Amino acid sequence: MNPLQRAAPVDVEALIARRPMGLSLEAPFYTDEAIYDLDLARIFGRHWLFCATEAQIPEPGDYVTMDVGPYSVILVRDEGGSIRAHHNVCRHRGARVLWDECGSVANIVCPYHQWTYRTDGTLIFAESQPPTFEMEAYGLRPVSVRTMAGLVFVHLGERPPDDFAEMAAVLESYLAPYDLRNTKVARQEEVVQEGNWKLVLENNRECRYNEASHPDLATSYFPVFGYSENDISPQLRPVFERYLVAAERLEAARAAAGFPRDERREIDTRVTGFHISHHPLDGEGSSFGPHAEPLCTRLLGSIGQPAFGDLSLKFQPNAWFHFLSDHAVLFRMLPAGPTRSVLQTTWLVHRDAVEGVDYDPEALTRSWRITNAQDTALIAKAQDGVENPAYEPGPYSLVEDDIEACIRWYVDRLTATGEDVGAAVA
Ligand code: 3BY
Ligand code: FES
Repeated sequence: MNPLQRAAPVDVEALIARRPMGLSLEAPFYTDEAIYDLDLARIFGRHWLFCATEAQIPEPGDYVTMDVGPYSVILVRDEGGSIRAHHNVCRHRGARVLWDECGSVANIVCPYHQWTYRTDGTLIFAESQPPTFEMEAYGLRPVSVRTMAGLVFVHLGERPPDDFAEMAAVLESYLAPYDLRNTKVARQEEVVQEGNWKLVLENNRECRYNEASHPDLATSYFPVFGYSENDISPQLRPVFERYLVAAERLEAARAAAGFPRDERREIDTRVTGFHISHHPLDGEGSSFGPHAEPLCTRLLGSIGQPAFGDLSLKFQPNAWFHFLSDHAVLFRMLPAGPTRSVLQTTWLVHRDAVEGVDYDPEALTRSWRITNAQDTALIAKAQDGVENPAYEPGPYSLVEDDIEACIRWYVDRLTATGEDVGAAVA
């Protein structure tokens, strides 16, 4: 980081107040420790965060851990089959309890002095405590948890925003046909991004699957993706016509399947912001194969035909998803420091799909593994640039309006007060 920036403490309120619409943020938003702490408290501490899918913890005792800055959460299926979330902090003397990213346990045992908790969080063993010791007062601290169509979200604070159910009611009808509860993890990868979490988010919210940046993924998308009719040059006109035909065909398939039709773009109009849209794919129109061909022969849920485009869901502040007829790709992004983030990518296929028969994991994951590596390099370049003292905020383009919406949401939520605030633990 630029030492000059570290020397002078930033005036966060002033930076927020003078943020002009349509420009990227000033450098301290991407570099400064104090703003990072504020982001943890007010964004990650006050909003629903995507954590995992139910398919990752199918059996009682299965768990995943998720680190969010200094927080760590255990997401576990309890003995009764319910999904629970606990703070990963022992109630004895505070040691972190579970260290692996995922696993399976009969009980949750602290490695320090073996305090033992049931998967539902209740304490069942604490050595050498006096007879007056109240076991029931020392269960693992609970974390709020909600599920939506097999996707699991947690909230680190005391007062989660109450619009989750409303969002779930909208999104369940889009997601239900994919039957995510009946999927399994085909592959998962974690990539460290050397960039502030907002640069990772901005990079994702570019709606153009740009051929220069992402040639491998771009073959699945129409090169006019994200353009409106007015942006279409005469050279692009034939492609645009082809896109319109594919869009109409997808529309008909959706209608026949009783699928909801409308795009819902509620990124900056809700506390729990989201954007769901369904796009036709180029080539065979099915999936992320080199010609948009299917990558798994076993289709998801009740999706009856391979050519069913890309149902794209973007979720504030930390996730985005692509649902195809044959698999789903889930992205979970978490901050790990002012200039570092961790992106986890999970590929889901039908629970009964057989590796090596119905899908080849290398082929299934190829385009997004490559795209993630390209994004990692782009994000590191962006971080490098915003740390240069010569950096000044620059204008978003006409096709970058999703980024502006996203950043507007961020600035609004940073300053939010009142009932919907969703107060954090810290
Ligand atoms: O997932 C996305 O929507 C974006 C576009 C290209 C790469 N990426 C992170
Ligand atoms: Fe966990 Fe002592 S800190 S048992």
